[in-house]
Amino acid sequence: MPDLNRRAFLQRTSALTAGWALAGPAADDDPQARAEAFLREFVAGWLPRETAFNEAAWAAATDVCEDNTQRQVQANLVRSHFVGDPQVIATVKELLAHRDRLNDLTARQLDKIRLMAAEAPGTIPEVVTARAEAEARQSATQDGFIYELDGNRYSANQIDRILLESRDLAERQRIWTLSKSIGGPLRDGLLRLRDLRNRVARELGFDDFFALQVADYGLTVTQMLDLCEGFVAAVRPLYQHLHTWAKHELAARFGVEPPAGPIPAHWLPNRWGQNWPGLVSSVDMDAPFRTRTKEFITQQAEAFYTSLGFEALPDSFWTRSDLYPVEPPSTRKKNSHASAWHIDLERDVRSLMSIEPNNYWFNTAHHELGHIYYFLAYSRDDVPHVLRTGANRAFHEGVGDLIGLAASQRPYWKQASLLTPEIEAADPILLLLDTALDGASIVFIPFAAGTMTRFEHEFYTGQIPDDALNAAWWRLVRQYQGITPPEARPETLCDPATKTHINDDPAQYYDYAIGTILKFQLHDHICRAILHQDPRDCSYYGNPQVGRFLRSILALGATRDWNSVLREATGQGLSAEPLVAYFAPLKDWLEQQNAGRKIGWD
Ligand code: X8Z
Ligand code: ZN
Repeated sequence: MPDLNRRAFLQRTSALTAGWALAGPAADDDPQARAEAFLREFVAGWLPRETAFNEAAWAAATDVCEDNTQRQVQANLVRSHFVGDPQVIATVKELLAHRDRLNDLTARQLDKIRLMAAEAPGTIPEVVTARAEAEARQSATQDGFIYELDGNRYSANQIDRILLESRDLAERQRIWTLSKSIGGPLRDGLLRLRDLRNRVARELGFDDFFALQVADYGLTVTQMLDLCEGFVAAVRPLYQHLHTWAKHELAARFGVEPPAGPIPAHWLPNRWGQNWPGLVSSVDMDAPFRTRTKEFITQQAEAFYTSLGFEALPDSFWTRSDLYPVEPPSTRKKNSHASAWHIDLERDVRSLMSIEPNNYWFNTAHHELGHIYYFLAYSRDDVPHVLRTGANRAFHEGVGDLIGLAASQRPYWKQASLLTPEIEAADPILLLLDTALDGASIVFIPFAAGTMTRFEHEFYTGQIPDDALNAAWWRLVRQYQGITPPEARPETLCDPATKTHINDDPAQYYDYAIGTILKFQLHDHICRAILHQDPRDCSYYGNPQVGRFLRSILALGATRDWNSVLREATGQGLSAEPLVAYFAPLKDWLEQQNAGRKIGWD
């Protein structure tokens, strides 16, 4: 059966790729000239298929229904059959064997195409097809899920709001438990996807799917895990102090005794405890947004970028994006997690969000526009389409976060009339505390570099039995984050699958950890070398030099090695030092607050 499938597939792909003019090496072989010819032909075939797939995936994520799921599968297969064509794989392999006779830009493109092909190798068509179907099915199950309790429906925004604000532990636990109800229905699909993703990755010689995703950084899996462990170790002393402080703060808030060990998960203001906003009671970061409209959020974020000299967003961004929660009477279901899309690898850029006027969405809008401005910056003739992506994936995550960090500084809030008298009068150490707890900074690292990265590594390398997903997840949550579930988590549920990236952005969450490290490195450099301002009290707003600096990085896309880009931009390799230094003043303060308390959770 597989052989029959394979033959049918080869016939289909040769029809699709009819016209490949891929001569093998001749006596007067010039690999560079052959590679250029191949790349021209590849891009001509791939780009329209990639665009059609992105359109179909966008439709499926913004309007979940069976038709859109099927169209997404079909578009994915058309694209997959092209990029994973056995002839593409063989040609790229043969050309890369002459790497020393190829120029860097050419070799980089071939490397990228090899990784694209590795996601859908045409040599195992039945697995590629099964994967495309399973991926689309999992996304549809996730995006179409309805949280329902006692006959009431809750949006993700509503769940998050209750976890942020409720002081009633019984209600918190009910809502936390509700937030985990999406995991069970995703469990079997995730296990099936693990196997399909691994089979795909192994076809081109990667150890497993995790290794395939890491390969984009030019690192081995061991190097990536060591890097992440290094980040966790760098923030651990501060994290343990924050953990202890938060546990006591929350216990006082809920009128109960602090537990000796880990923090119960339903105490925390985030479904995964990945950040802890709203704990500093004298600093209400949502206050400035209560009087603002939802439209204000993206407009103000755009204003930050244009003040740095970036262009206004294309009109099509505003007409094609899907920025707000679905309002009744519409019953349309859409993905509730924020994302940014580069549909045609030119100027069709869109964002999917569910914006409400609050600090979370203010920050998230800056994050998403970072992706959008990155897309626009490298969509230029000098950057080949295949390299229209970040210097690495973490750069893509770090840029918008950097602007989010800049947009959370008090001098900017003053300029933007966001400063409430309360925040203006706040002790700077409390603002720093809030930054350490919220967004992507200290509290985030153990989740991103620890729990998520370790779980996915163990999951794809087969170290977790199928009937022990929750056990493995909570072992890691406890080890890295010091958090424990408030109730038993049976294996019929699947708490890791409640995190969207586990389903639809698999084995890549370390991108956010590295992005966080990069964010503080770039911020430190901008403040010291360009603005000559205190990194904790600065404003980039209206500074074209900062804009030029950022554009010089973004406009490169993936045409250069990311290590060199970072070194040339900041004079430093990847380092957690600026992150740790940014929060250094907190240590003394936390030590005083935590005096006499047991630090940590074990
Ligand atoms: O997923 C995101 C972005 C879209 S790329 C909103 N973030 C991570 C998350 O929400 O888990 C941003 C920070 C971490
Ligand atoms: Zn992002």
